Amino acid sequence: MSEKKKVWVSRPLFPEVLARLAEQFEVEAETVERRYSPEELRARLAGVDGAVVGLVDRIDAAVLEGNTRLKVVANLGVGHNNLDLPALTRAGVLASNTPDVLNETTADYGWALLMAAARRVGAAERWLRAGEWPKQGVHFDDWLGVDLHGRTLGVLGMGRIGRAVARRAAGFDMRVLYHNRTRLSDELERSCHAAWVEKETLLREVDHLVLVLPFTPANRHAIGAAELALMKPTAVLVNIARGGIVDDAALAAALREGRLAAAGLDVFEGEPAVHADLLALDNVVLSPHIASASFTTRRAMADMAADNVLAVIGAEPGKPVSPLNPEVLAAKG
Ligand code: 8YV
Repeated sequence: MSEKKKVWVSRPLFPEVLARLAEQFEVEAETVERRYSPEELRARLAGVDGAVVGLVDRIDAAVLEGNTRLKVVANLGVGHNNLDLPALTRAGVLASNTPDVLNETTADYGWALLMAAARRVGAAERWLRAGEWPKQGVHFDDWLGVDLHGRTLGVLGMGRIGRAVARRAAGFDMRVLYHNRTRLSDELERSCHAAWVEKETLLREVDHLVLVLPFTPANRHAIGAAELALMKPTAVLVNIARGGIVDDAALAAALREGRLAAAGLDVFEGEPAVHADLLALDNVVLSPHIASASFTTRRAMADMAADNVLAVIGAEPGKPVSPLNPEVLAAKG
């Protein structure tokens, strides 16, 4: 009997999903969440046929060098800036991500951050827990936030998650403006009641801005000091995209100096570290990269990663559900 193929799972995952993999593979699943050095990644990947990895695992040419065994790397996320796709393709490794299953959950969370930041939920809770309410009372003109309803929402990056964010705005009677490199079709624009504008117009006109663009080198600091200077001082900024898209130091300065009302941030430059200037501010709601973290969605993401691994190296190979470099399969014929 031939030996079972091996799969490495770089982070703790749902036992049911690991069990699905274990039906066909010898699974080596890590039980603690940690970061691996390039050398460790290289060593772990050297002995396996497939891997399920997280966004903190950077899979590049150096990590893949000399690896002739690995056939599939399934990323636990839709964003895949941790994967060097040309290097994976050159190494003949199929890479996959988890699109679509997280669109609605991530959009929900964007709104959670927007509402929490606009209405000062985090600061108010900290104040209450600190026992200040009985001491100070709440005055009629305390804790005033900014409204969402009836205002203009901006979405920067109008992919599938951006459109899900935009569609929700109808419930708040908001006008929606968006900017994206390519304009949506008329039909898609209608379906999310959104109008395309230049980036500068977006920044100047919107009352609240949600960032949902993918991280690419060109998008680094897409929101920096110059962009923040165009925004209304009453505006709220939400980043559910990627750290590095916002210049966190410039954002902290704008928030501190009252040039922006508030921010809701799920992602950070250099996470898990968070810029000390942001941590020092009360008008920002911070969370540890959890926008897709609902029971249903995280499970669906894990299942999708497992499906991709099974499709490439399983007993009955088929078409991966969400390949990022399908040319690898074509090359094999
Ligand atoms: C992460 C994400 O996968 O899908 C993405 O690109 O950023 C998230 O869904 C998740 O937070 C696990 O790190």
